[in-house]
Amino acid sequence: MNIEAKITDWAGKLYQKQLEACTDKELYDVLLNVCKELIREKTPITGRKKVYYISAEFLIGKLLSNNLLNLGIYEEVDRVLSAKGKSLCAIEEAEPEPSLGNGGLGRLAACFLDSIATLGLCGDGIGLNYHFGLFKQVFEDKLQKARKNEWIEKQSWLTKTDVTYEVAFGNRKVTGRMYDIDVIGYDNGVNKLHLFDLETVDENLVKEGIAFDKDAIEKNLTLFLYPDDSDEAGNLLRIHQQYFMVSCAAQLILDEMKQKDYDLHALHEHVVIQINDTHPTMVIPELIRILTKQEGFSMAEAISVVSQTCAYTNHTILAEALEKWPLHYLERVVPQLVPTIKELDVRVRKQYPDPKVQLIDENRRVHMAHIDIHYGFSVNGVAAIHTEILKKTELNHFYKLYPYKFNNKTNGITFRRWLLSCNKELTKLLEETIGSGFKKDAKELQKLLSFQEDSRVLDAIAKIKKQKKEALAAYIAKHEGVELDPESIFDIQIKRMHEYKRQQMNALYIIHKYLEIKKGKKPMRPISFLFGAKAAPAYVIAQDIIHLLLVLQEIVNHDPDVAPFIKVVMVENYNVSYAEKLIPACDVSEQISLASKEASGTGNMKFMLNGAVTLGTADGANVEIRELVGDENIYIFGQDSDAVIRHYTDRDYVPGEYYEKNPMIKEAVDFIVSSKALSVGQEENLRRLYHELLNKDWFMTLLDLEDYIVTKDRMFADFEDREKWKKMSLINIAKAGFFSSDRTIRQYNEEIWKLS
Ligand code: 26V
Repeated sequence: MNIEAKITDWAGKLYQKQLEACTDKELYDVLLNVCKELIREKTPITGRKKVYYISAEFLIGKLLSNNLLNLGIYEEVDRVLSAKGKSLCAIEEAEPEPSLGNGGLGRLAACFLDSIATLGLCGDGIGLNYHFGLFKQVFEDKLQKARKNEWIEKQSWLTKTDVTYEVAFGNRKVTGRMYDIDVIGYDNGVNKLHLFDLETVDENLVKEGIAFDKDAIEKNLTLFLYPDDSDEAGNLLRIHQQYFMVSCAAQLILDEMKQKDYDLHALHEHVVIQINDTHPTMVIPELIRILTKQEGFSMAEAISVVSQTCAYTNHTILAEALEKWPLHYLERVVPQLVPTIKELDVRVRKQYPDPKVQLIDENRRVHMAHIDIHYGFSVNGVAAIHTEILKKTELNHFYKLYPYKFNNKTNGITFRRWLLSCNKELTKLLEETIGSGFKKDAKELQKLLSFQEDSRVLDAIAKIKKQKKEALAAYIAKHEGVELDPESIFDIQIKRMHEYKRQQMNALYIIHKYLEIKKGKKPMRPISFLFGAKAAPAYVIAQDIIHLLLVLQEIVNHDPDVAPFIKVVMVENYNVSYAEKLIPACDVSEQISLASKEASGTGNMKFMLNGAVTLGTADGANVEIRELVGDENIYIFGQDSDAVIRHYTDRDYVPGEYYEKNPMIKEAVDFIVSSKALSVGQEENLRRLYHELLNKDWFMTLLDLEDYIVTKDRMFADFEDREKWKKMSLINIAKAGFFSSDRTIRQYNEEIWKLS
């Protein structure tokens, strides 16, 4: 049956309608079923060794468009629907977006699954089926409020399986059921994303906003991703979630070994488990527990096999994100696992007396990363500079013990979603200019370099950027009620809201510009400052920064002296779908974290691939972007990671000194609590933020502010040299090939997984 017949057939089966009569939502359901049927006809990827990528987050985004693309039928479906007067773009809008992740870590996991399947490697994801995922963000009184994000509908990409496992929390037992989402390789076979769900989950537990009874584990375990962990009940729930995930994972992995008749003693020859940050760490003691208690292994045998099977990826050096669970929490939630953890700790103590490398510290806290490092065979960072920092400082004690375990795998992004799908216009131009080889081999993007003097190609890229800006402006006018001028510079910062990412520094620049315009100094061209970010509900200062941005949005956009020159918009509920609209429309990519703190960043890669120029610090993958494009095609400012690390060691950073010394800084910071700001915003939030900046500023905003302002002004001036800018844009696209997640996954496979 051809595609048109299949679509018509499913419209009849589901809705007894002709295509023309179907709504966009109905057509989405129809296409979902067509995809699922085609996927069933595809071959599952198999192999003698398999990677299991276990992660608390898989930020997969909407799937329709990507699945059509990877199945190779996007264009045909588009043609069929257009002929019936339907728009595939409008149908895509009808798909609910699952929010099974916070940010970079979860999105990376999704990109990796795409690349694993595309390279034909045998590998599945394992995670949790959160019914409401990460909260949906709404703004009320210029403050973030959290609502539940319902995404599971009757017709869904999830397929219920008959695989179930019992999971014990001490004497209390719950049942986990596996749901699968197909992961389709681009022009290749199919892997799975296994999402485990609690059989007894109860959505009705959720009352106001995202509030729910945190103690009712039998009902709440898979309702939300990262529920607020500011209190004890929230922490205990997180431990329940993590153990539930890894217990199901361990049972599935061992079952698959047995189904294939492999000897469990050869686990490491057939299985590699990639532990994505520390959230799945308990899989190590859990496997050891099962092998010793149920499979007749000696402790030494179990440890040896499991240690050769597990590999750990570190995604952050922020102390608060390195999990340390109080032992008494583990004793309450998973008492059966504690003897194994203690045994692992005893073995470490015997071998290594250094207190810094113990699993259980003097305060009886279990350092999850330490379990991964001692009892795994690989430890990787996610960008060159990050891995070096791990080796030299954060994990130096471990590096000295196990230098051979440490390795770098610079992150990457799937070009299927972040170019082919979200920027079809640019994809088409690239195909016409350099052929379509780059779709399979991203390095071929370099061929574009020979067109850097070709005004036809340069103009064509600029024209596409303009179209994308117009499309975004229309979307923002509709959804945020803010009018943006597509002739203005689109300066975009989108990422989790966190002090180390320094959205507050960007806000201070905007204040500085606002004050300059008020004094009569106008920018050469209007500038639109765009933000998108969610803040963790318990992270007070992050909420305050959101508030400040919304206050600035109101002040700036409604001031007739200023609005013609600058506009501010903080988009509501920033998510993957929004990113797909924002990124192709960006001129200036803001990557301004305090050097040393952003492990890699992946947004920076998506932006460059779509022709934006980076304004950033020498942090994370920005460093590698700079090496690739050269200093002339990127704007790097601020103190480098060595200087920052020295400031922390010497404790010599005093924000007040920068404030007192530089009137430009003082003026901008003072504006936060000016009568103007207070007349629009909430005094409590603004004063708290002001105080934080002036008296603490842990992430050193004021340290880099002056250089940021100077560099950003220079960058905006360069934008006026249109020929220069267009060339920079082209070079950024041409050099982005290195950041394909296909390259990253090839390296994981060659150096860690060794699947084939
Ligand atoms: C941290 C927090 C802290 C506040 C409460 C909510 C919450 C949830 C998750 C996390 C861990 C986030 C870890 C993470 O996303 N790391 C990012 O990983 C990316 C992929 O490697 C990397 O590009 C980013 O630099 C890194 O921040």
